[in-house]
Formats: sequence, structure tokens, C-alpha cells
Amino acid sequence: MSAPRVVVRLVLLAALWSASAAPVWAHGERTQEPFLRMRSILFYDCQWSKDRLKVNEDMVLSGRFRVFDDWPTDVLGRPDTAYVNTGVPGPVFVRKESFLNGINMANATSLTIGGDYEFRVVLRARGPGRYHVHPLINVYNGGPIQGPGKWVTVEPGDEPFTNTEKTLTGETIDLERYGLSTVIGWHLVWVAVALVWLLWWVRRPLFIPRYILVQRGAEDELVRPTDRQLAVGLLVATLGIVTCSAMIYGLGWTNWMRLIVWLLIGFIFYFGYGKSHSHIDAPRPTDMPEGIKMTRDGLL
Ligand SMILES: [Cu+2]
Repeated sequence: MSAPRVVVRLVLLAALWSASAAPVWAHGERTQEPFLRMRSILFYDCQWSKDRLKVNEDMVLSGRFRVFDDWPTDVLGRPDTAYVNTGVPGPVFVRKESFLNGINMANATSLTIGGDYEFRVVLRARGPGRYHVHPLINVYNGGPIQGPGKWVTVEPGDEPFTNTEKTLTGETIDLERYGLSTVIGWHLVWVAVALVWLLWWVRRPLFIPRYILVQRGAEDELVRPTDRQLAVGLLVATLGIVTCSAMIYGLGWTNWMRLIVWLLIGFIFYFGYGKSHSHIDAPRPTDMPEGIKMTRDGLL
């Protein structure tokens, strides 16, 4: 190979080397249809009050945008319902306040085509990490229309994240954990119901003999009247829990009385019928596969 060709190749190699891809940090903001970025809302003068803050600290994202004069009405309709938001990956910031032209804009509003707007959003850092923070206008039918992004680093705070607010009744609550005990309590209720159901089937003759019965095409023998009764019982209990809770939450003493009366009638009917019709002590079939015998308490 001649010397000039070697030099050319080395230069080409060096050019390729220097052009090797840097890590790409984009997260999809450029996948939006170009007409949305260029013909809908144009952001300018965007400012981030800081690019480094701790959990529980606030930052302000402000700037202006113009609703493009040539807004694509034929595709998006008119921007009659829109609200100021921010584009961040997940709930890593909490939007505490947002303003449009100085007016509190927690709710949606209508935008004027060709209009210029000044926005301001106060964000409170919630989760540590490094995030690309964009202003964003949510437009009904148009989706989220993003402005430019800036990297912001959130460092762990001295204390866990709290989001306290004072309610109209003067109570101070932490929205981050408000009602959590109710959520956990209800989960435990349903876990208990589910456990009863599961344990019932575990307590019944075990899974393998039942599987063998299914293999033999005898699955109809598996569901006994007692099983159906238990299923109905659980259904009634579940509906009862839901109905009672709805009443407890929303209604006065007259409904308590109705509840108690109907509950008593229900109990009388249920137990009165069950006492004479229950099959709980009825004998069970014993035609199990060779070598496996089933008793009421399990396997022999
Ligand atoms: Cu971004």
C-alpha cells in the first residue's frame, strides 16, 4: 500500500474515532410530531431558577410561549382547554403552584390563537436524581406540548419528602401520606378475605388428588355444595362490606337503622336456611385414584 493511501486511511480512521457517539440522554421529547413542536406552541425566554437543589426545596420554572398564529385547527381543534404543566420523568417533582399571566392556573383554561403568555410554575423536589425538566402545556386533543429542557440535579434532603398543606377547615395535612392508614387498612381487609378463600381450598383435600381427578375428567365432583355455599357466603360478605362502608361513609342514623334491620333479616334467612339445608356434614365420595384416599381432614 502506498504511503499517501495509508495517510488517507489513518485520517479517515481518526475522523471516525473523533465522531464516535457520545452518550445520548434524550428521553423522547423529539419523538413528538414535528408539526406539534413547530406549529402549535412556541416557548421562549424559559428560565430555571436553579439546576441543583435538595429534596423538599422549591425551584421556579418560568418563561413565555406563543400560541402559533397558524395553529393546526384542522388536526387539533381549537386550544380551548389547556393547562400549564411540566415534563419530568415520573413523580420526581410536585407542582405546588402554576400561574399564567400572573393568574393562579391550577385548573385548565382556554388559549387564544396568536396570543403570548407568561407562565410560572413552582416545583418542589421529591425524589433524588438528575432530571430533564421541561415546561409543558397540556392541550385537549393536542396532548402534552413540550418546551425546552434543562438538566436539574436533585440531591437527597436532610429529611424525607413531605408535602404539607393547610385545608379549608384549618387542618394541616401531609399529602404525601394522607389517608395511607385507610389504604393499608382496606388492603388488610381484602387480604383477610382472600386468605380465608385460599385457606379453605388448602384445607380441603389437597391439590394433587384434585388435579388427578381433573385429569380423569371428574372435575364436576370437585365442587361440592359446601363449596358453593362458601362462595355465596364470601360474595354476600364482600357485597356487605362494600354496602356497609358506603353507608358508614356517607349517610346518617336512619340508614344505620335500615342497615341493622336488613342485616338481621339477612342473618335470620341465611342461618335459618343453612341449619336445615347445609351439606357440611354430608358424606363425600371416596372413589379416589388407587393409593390415594381422601378423608375430610386430608389424605390417608
Ligand atoms: Cu428532556
